[in-house]
Amino acid sequence: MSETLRSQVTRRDFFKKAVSVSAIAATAILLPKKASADEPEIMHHAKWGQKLGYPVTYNRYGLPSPYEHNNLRRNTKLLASGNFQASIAVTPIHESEGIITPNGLFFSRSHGGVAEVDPSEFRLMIHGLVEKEIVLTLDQLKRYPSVTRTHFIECPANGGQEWRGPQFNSLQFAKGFMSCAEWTGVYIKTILEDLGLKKEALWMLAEGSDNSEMGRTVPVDKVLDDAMIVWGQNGEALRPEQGYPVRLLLPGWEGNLCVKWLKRLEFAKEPWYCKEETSKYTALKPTGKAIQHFYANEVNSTVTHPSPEKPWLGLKKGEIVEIQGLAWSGMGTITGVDLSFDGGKNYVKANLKGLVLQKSWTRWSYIYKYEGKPLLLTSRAMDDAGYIQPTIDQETSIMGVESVYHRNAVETWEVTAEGMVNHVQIRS
Ligand SMILES: Nc1nc2c(c(=O)[nH]1)N[C@H]1C(S)=C(S)[C@@H](COP(=O)(O)O)O[C@H]1N2
Ligand SMILES: [Mo]
Repeated sequence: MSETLRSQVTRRDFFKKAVSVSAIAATAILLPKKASADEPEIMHHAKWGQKLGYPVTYNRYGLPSPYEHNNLRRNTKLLASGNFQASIAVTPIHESEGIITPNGLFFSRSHGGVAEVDPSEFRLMIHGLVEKEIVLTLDQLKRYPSVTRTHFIECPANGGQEWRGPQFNSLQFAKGFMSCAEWTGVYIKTILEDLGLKKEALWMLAEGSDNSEMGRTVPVDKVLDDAMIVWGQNGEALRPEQGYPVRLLLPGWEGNLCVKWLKRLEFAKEPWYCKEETSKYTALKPTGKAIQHFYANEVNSTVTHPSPEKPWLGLKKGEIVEIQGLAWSGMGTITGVDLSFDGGKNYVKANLKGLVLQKSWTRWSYIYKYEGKPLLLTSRAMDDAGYIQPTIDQETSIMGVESVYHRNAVETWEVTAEGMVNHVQIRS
């Protein structure tokens, strides 16, 4: 089966394919051997220790272990045109550790392919309703005082194929339209202190230099709050897929607004009503009317361990296992995550792990004694803006099922008695 076919389990053949997907996952997982004190690898030199390893200078840009060959971004045919030039490659969040996505695995959504920008030819123009209009080179831009912040970016279409129920028996395809990184750049408010923003300026247009010339308008309040122009991603220059050399970052707001390969910011009195804020990236309601100017990705969460890709194979009744997941909110900081074993009827409190940062992925965990019985794992996050994830019925009663964007109702993952994991929908 081809990679795309294997991964794209449509709802029609959901039950049929679930079996083969599981079989594939099973072959990829090594069951631990029974450990004993006379293990040859421990008592003697293991086979990889009997000769010198490869030179430390071998990989000038280091690569993951070849055994991690399955930890890859994957293309979805959805949204794809051209030869996957306009497409999306989704992050393997079932493999994620902590809250940072390595740069090579950061999800990548491009409407016109990945532009290859020569940084020496890069220019950024800032104009319109400012006292002083400027055109900056990359070096000039980087002379502004910088900040480093950890934030997720999520395409508002994350999970958006599933308004009518699960389409993918895969965590990566169902929820991988997002990633989280440590970004370095400059707050736009810092630049505006220098240029002077005119009082009449209420909106900012951001425009990309790629083939799609992505343009989106942003309310000035957000610009003056925490909007950034970023050039650093997890300790190195932004990757081409993320908009090298610079992109706009609007922490917590929909990924589409975070214009990559940025070339122009223009301030004005009115929004532009660009293609991507009229025909797309609006939320269609059952009344036939659509919500415009809908920007923040609301509080959301998912289970990441176990997953359809990494089930609980070989786990025995009575053994201890860590259930893990991610929670995030574009409106603030995660304050708690609840976990249900019966599809959302009863909940217990999960623990937040590691750093709990604003508008960032937050890792949560629950230590569980495996009963060897089927489970319906549902997670439900809440944030300090006072929101909690809705049930599917609460969300669809307001939004219907025709929308694409901003789906944040709770998700359920069925664990079978054998430890296999399936994506299911529990209505409540
Ligand atoms: N210039 C430009 N900016 C863009 C896009 C694009 O195609 N061109 N895609 C947008 C969309 S739809 C999303 S979800 C995010 C994805 O960011 P990423 O590719 O870094 O994950 O970038 C946004 N910025
Ligand atoms: Mo997107």
